[in-house]
Amino acid sequence: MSRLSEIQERIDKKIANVVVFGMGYIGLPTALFYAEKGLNVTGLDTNADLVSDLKNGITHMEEEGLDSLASQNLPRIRLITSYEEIEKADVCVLCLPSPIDKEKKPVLRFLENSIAELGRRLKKGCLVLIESTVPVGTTERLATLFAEESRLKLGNDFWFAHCPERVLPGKVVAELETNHRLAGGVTSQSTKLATAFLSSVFNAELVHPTSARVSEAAKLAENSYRDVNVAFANELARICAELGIDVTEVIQLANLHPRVDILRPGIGVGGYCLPKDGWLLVQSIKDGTFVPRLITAARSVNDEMPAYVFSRVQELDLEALSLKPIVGLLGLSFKPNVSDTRNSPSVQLVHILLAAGMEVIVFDPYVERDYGAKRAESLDELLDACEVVILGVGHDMLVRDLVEKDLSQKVFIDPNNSMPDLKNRVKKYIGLSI
Ligand code: SAJ
Repeated sequence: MSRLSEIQERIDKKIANVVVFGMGYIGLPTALFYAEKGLNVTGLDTNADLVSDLKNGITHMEEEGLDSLASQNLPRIRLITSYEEIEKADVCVLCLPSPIDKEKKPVLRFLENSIAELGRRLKKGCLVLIESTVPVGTTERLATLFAEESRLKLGNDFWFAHCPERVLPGKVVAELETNHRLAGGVTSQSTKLATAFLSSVFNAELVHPTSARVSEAAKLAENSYRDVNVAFANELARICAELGIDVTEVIQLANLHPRVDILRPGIGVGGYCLPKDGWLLVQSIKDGTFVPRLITAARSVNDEMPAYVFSRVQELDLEALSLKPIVGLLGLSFKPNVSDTRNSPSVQLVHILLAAGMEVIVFDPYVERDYGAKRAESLDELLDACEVVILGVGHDMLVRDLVEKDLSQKVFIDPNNSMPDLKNRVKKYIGLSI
């Protein structure tokens, strides 16, 4: 029996040995989901402390439904830290970081190092799925690297595909099962095998065969599209500020049009993905003749938002308003109801306020860190300490508690329009445009 037929049969019978590389935001839920579907799953992460915690049932991730998925399925997963133990792998799923560096260039060493290690150890061929978001053409280059290291032949002994994740941080577990999936093979046989594997655990109607380059581009297009559209809303807010009109009302009325759906302006765009994926898309044609402008301009518009919110604070003359010279910032994560602070615009605003010599006190029920500011232990402690309050992130639990507070003596800055009803209940309400 050929290795292709062997892997195909093992996938069909659900006895394939699946190794998930990277027990992080995507890898851990993915491994748990595969285990729940009855697959033989190994989870590999080179972070020994992380693996040890996972072996003790500690996930370090706050995602709805993850705890119960973990308590039922972590015991079913073989957790390892070394590549020595993966020689029996039939399917390798790489959920490794693909960040950008300070010059906005893609950092692919995590994937390259892992593929090189895999190539050195896997004497029998396998199906390799790259779930990371990567510049277009990366999966093909990783397949070539694997062939060089393993001396195996693509299409004969091993198969490669790009199968990106689209789960929304904060809804990972729910979306794992319901999101459409792409099976982007570097060869047609790779596409077929990847499609067969994904269809063995997901609803086959949600699995879409394509090429690796199209899959890589589609994933980058999703997030770049969203980033550009948020930038449009943010630029519209800056225009409305100049005009002295409420951008929220403008958007609300514009969106009445049947084919208009302007997104929400705010303090900026954070998270692990949107801040980097536009750069990865543009970097995909770095040697090309065409130089994209819109996507990179949108990145600049969104990156400027924390400084713009700061300028709204600066317009306040704390002395004239005889206000305490301390600013309270509520919410530090990158979006509501998550604890993730990666690329958080609210954290960027803390740094800007401190750099301007202002005294800052912060409170976020999801985030322990203080980022160099004074950290309040409670919402009340922050409200007692200051009269200028910025709601950087409108966590549901913060909004719910604030509604009950007497904010009549507060200057309330609400860049995300989280609490417009406070307009008549505070000393001064400052939105994003009015
Ligand atoms: N944001 C706005 N205004 C909006 C929408 C978002 O300011 O109208 C801000 C958020 O506050 C946040 C940032 O943008 O700071 C990103 O938020 P998000 O919810 O759009 O994105 P993520 O990073 O949590 O998840 C995105 C999702 N991609 C799309 O919605 C196209 C998710 O589906 C992806 O799986 C994820 O990126 C990823 O991992 O790629």
